[in-house]
Formats: sequence, C-alpha cells, structure tokens
Amino acid sequence: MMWMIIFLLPILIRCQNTDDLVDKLRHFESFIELQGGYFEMGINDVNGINMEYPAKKAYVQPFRIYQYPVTVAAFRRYTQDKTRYRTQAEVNGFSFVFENSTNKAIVNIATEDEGFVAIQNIRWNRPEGEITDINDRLSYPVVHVSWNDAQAYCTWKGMRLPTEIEWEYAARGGLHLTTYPWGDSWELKRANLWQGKFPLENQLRDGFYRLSSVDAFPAQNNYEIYDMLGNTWEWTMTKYQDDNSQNAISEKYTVKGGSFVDTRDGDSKIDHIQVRTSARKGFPSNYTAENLSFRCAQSMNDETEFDNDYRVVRLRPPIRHTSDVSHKYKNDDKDEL
Ligand SMILES: *[C@@H]1O[C@H](CO)[C@@H](O)[C@H](O)[C@H]1NC(C)=O
Ligand SMILES: *[C@@H]1O[C@H](CO)[C@@H](O)[C@H](O)[C@H]1NC(C)=O
Ligand SMILES: *[C@@H]1O[C@H](CO)[C@@H](O)[C@H](O)[C@H]1NC(C)=O
Ligand SMILES: [Ca+2]
Repeated sequence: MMWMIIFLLPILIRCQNTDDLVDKLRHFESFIELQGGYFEMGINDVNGINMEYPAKKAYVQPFRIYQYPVTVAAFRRYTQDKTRYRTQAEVNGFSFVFENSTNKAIVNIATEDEGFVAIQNIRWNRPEGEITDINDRLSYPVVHVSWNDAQAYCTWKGMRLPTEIEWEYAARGGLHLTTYPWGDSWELKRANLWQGKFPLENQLRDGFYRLSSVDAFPAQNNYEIYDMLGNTWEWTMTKYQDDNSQNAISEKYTVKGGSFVDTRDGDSKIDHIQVRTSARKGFPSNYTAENLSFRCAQSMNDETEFDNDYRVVRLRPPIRHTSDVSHKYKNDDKDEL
C-alpha cells in the first residue's frame, strides 16, 4: 500500500501542476466587455509623430476585447486544429529577430528594423531560433505572426482584430487623454520596455531583456486589461495612415502599444517612437517580427445593458499573478530616465 502512495504521489502532484497550468493559460483568453461611446484619442503634444497629434474625437460601439495578448499556448491550439495552416513566417522563410541570437544563416533582407536581423526558420514556436523551448513560453505573447495570421486566428475564434479606435479605447481605461493607460506619470513596473541607450545598453530596470509573459505586470488600467503597452506591438484591423491625406497607405495596417525594444522617450531610437497610448505605426500585412503580436475583439449588440461602463468576463480560474511583487507599484519605483 505504502509503496503505491510513494509511487503515485509524484504523478498526482504533476497532474495537479499541469491542471493549474492549463487553467492559467485558459484564463488568458478571458475578455472584457466595453460599453464604448465618444472619447478622445491621440495626444495634444505637438511633437507627436505618425498623426498621433492632435487629439481627435472618436466613437466606438460596444465591443469585447481580450484581456491579454494571444499566448503561445492558445496559438498552438490553433495550429493543432488547422494542421494545414502555414504561418506567414513559414511562407516567407524568415522572420525578424532581435540581434543575432541563433547560428542560423541570416537572410540578406534590407530592413529599417534597428537592431533586428532576418533569420531563417524563425516562427511562432521557435521565436529565437532552434534553441528556444516553447514549453517555457506558453504564457508569452505569440510573435512572428503577420496580420494575415492574426486575422486567421481571430476568425477561428469567431472574432476579428480590434480596430485602432477599439484598441485605444480599451487602453485608455476610461481616463481622458492621459499619456499612459494608468495615468500621466510613468511607472516602471507596469510594462516591459527598453531602459537605456538602444541597442547596446539595456539597464533591465523592468526585469526583462526580451519578451515577458502576458501577466508579468499588473493590469494596466481600471478595465483590467493587461500588456497593452510594452512587450509587443499589436496588430489592429485598421489600415494605416500617417498624414492628413485621406488615403490609407495601401496594405499597411496600424500597430499599437510599443515593445520590449522601444523606449519611453524615444531618444535613442531612429524612429523616435515614444511608447504611450497614442503611439502608432504601420506595417505590411505580411510582416512578422519578434516584437509584434495581437489580441482579438468582437462587436457586441449595442442594446446590451451595462451597469458599469465595462465588465470582465473571466474564464476560469481567478487571476493569479506570477509574483506578488507585481501587485505593488510604489512611488519610489518611478522611472527617472
Ligand atoms: C550572427 O551569427 C553568425 C554565426 O555565429 C555569425 O557568422 C554572424 O557574423 C553574426 N552576425 C551578426 C550581425 O552578429
Ligand atoms: C521591432 O523593433 C525594431 C527595433 O526598434 C523596430 O525597428 C521594428 O519596427 C519593430 N517592429 C515592430 C512591429 O514594431
Ligand atoms: C510582402 O509583400 C510585398 C508585396 O507583395 C513584397 O514585396 C515583400 O517582399 C513581402 N515581404 C515579405 C516579408 O515577404
Ligand atoms: Ca525590458
């Protein structure tokens, strides 16, 4: 009898842990429902670039949006279901990776992607090359996915990508024209960015050199939405436009949010992007990189009644943070860059 317990115990414990993991990963597919309405997007900063300046009034219908970016685990289920689906990075034969982290041949592709190189055989389940173990990254945002891949995934879920207006409405969390989802002053332990002079010096003040899991930091605003700013840029459904002419730039889509290689002040980057809620830029639908992910959204009936301007629809289980420290962001944590 005793030997059976001794024999079975480790297996039981292992199952318990696996269940926990499955539950946690499932929880990352929870969404929030937002009432929408009129709000102001953009920013009143004359130095704003890519048309983030000036702020403008926008209207949005009620919609749902994922609380977290789509994770590697969730995307893996998609590829298991659609076994014939080839992601864009597989079709292209390469993807853009930060630095030269693998010994795979570099494809000679000209890129304006500062610090990034095109590398063969990089894809969603090999985000940094052969050495990456996907099981360590199940709760990370899926990367090396094109706009086409993102739409295919969301369609599979009965959803679509958010529009730029929906994305920004969700990121603002009901606050009026603040710089960041949580307010106007920068707080360090709230987003995974780059601190220091890019690309040589990373002070790692947020604790992450490259990507982090989607719940590495607490929710970024009152809507309980995670990882909007930082970690990865996110695709939207909206065609990209970066000047006042009414023409969208053909085949480019707007991305939002900033990533682990972007900085708060934009000073050391060629593109001068300052990561903030209004920041935006555009990429072709076949572009893939290590700093670009997505989340899905869906329109709701505008008859839906709200007792609050939002509600969180949690898929089991309740929120569990990777560390308790992430709950606390004290004033002395403020970034003094
Ligand atoms: C990338 O790694 C390969 C193999 O180690 C090396 O030959 C190449 O020079 C490296 N390129 C850069 C840009 O570091
Ligand atoms: C990824 O980061 C590089 C370096 O800053 C940048 O040039 C590139 O545009 C980024 N990709 C996306 C999708 O933002
Ligand atoms: C994307 O498509 C354009 C237009 O067809 C093409 O010129 C470009 O090489 C493609 N980019 C990638 C990364 O495959
Ligand atoms: Ca970081």
